[in-house]
Amino acid sequence: MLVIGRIGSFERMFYNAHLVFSSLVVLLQVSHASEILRPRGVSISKASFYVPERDFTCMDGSATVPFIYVNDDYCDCEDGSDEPGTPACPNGTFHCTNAGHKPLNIPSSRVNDGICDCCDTSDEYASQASCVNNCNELGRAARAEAQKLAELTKQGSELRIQLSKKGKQIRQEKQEKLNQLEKDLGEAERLKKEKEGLKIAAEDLEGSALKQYQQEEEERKQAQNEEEKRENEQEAFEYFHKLDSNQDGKLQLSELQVRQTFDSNRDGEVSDDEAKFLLNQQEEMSWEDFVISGWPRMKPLLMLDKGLFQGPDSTHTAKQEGDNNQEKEHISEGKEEELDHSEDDEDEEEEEEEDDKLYEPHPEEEDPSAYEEDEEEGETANEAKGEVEEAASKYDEETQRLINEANQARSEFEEADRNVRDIQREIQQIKDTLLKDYGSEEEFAPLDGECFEFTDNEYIYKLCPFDQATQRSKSGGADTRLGSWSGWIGADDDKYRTMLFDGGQSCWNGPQRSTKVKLLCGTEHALKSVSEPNRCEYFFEFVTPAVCLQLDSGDKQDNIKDEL
Ligand code: MAN
Repeated sequence: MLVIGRIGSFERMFYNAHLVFSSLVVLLQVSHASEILRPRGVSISKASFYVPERDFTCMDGSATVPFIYVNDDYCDCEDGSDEPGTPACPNGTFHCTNAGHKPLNIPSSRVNDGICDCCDTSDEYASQASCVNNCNELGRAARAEAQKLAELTKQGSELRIQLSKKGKQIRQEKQEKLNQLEKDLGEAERLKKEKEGLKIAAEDLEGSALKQYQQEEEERKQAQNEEEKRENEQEAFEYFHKLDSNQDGKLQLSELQVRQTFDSNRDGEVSDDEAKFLLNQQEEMSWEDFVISGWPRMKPLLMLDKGLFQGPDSTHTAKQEGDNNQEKEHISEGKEEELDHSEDDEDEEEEEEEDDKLYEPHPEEEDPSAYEEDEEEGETANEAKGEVEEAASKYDEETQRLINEANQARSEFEEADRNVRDIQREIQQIKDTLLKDYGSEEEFAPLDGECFEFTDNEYIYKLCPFDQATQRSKSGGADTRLGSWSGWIGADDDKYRTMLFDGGQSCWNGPQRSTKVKLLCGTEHALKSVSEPNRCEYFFEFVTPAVCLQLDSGDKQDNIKDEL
């Protein structure tokens, strides 16, 4: 309770006399304006609290004071309720009746502050402000605006009914499609299982046929290797005996040194080192050692001498050819020298011829590059004929048939498997859609899949409801994601008024971009405005008939309710 002892008794007497007069003025003024007796600044709904015959009790019960203290320009109540018509209380509220327009509540600090807040001028009753009562004009304009809004809401709500109908139909169709797909999935899974069985069976048969084929192939390769080994040994044997000129069953250094072929460095003579290297650092070599270590060292020299080695590329080959030519020239020179100096020159030539004969290339070896080309041509031709024929040439008829059957079974299984996965994906998509909240009457459902754009000075913004919001510079470049559909974030009693898109692209040194979309009633769908109140936090206004039954929150003014 407030202590009513603010002034001395003489002053109080004088003061009370003044208050009685001023309170009566206030009451008279107000009663004249509204025809209901109430102090200035009090709304009709609160008039019953102010009874001149009784003491006034503060609305919060904090004090009871003589009625003449009401609007005496001195704050007695903690809640300011004893001063509805003066600026005395810092937390008081002044009510303007605004006859002809909408009533208004303003903070009592605005009373007599020289600024006209109430269109009926009641807030400036003791100030110098020259306020004009324009409530009738404002009221007319507001009513016209309200009528327009009502008309828009009416048209919009009719469209909303259509949207809702369509939305419900979409949901029903999705549900039916889901039921159908679930049935299809059962059938597709059954077919997949069947195809899998067929594939396993076909692959078993194919596997056995290939196993047999691979075994045969291995045996053939083994036989071929053995034959090659035998031929190699035969070749080695013949060469050994040719080199073993004294027929003692061993090769000596001197027997090699008469062969120009072994002049590895092409200096015109076969040095001890060159010969020794070929005899594995021994003075002489038996047939048994020759096969293992001598022949493998000599054979490349023989082949090189006959020009049977091919370089890995043409440059190399050309160089080698050049080198070979030089070597040949060198060798010829050497030979000439030898002819001059050797007594056995005819024998030498004979030996060279023998070497040549022994190393006579096979017809296909004569020009190995030509042979390779032929092979390449063959391959190209095979490729052109297609894999099937190539395979046909590789496997016997029965094996090929089993391979073809297995291929067919594999591809049928893969198709069945793909079909199952496609159906599962579609089912998941529909389930996700069915889980989305499209409004209490499905009125927002037709917006899913649609996109709306808004262009400002710098960017083109795109809103795809229930999907995402993006931003793209007018000068081009990639879209910046301003958020993905998160859900409805309107007030509890107005949930479907605001959408949230979040988790967008991260802002430089800042949060992930996000977008709030306020929905406004209109007869068309349109993205009406875009702003960025905080960096990387966007605010869109989207007009749609889908909200037309709801009361525009802009119309919800608490200060009107008071007078209703
Ligand atoms: C881009 C746009 C703007 C944003 C800045 C933040 O320029 O996405 O909207 O404010 O990045 O760096």
